[in-house]
Amino acid sequence: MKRRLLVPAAALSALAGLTFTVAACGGGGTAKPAPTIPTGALEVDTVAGLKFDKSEYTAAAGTVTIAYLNKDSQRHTLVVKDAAGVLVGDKLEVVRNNDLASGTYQLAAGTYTVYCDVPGHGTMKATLVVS
Ligand SMILES: [Cu+2]
Repeated sequence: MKRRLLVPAAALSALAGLTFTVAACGGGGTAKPAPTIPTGALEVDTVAGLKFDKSEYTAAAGTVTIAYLNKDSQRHTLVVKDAAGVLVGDKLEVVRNNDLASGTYQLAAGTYTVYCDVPGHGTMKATLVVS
């Protein structure tokens, strides 16, 4: 009798745990909490109106981590090109509000362009000065 009761009880608590997990990350329409920017990363934010938060960013030459945070509510990408127009490193993509994408780039001193390559987002362009 005791044994037969233990199994459904365990199954029930597993189900309860599952329901809780789904509720915690589902949340239809509920805003995602702001993610934590990695220490030492160069933060680039998207803002409403198809813009980055700054027109110019600066970084020290060497390994540069870019943390791309979507403060807008649509999909954006971040592409890094050097002065010769050559693509550097990986393209980052953020889809929803508060999405964070990070990439690591090996950057020598120079001036780079960062931009979003989503069609129609030509205003999302900034300069990255590495020294
Ligand atoms: Cu964009």
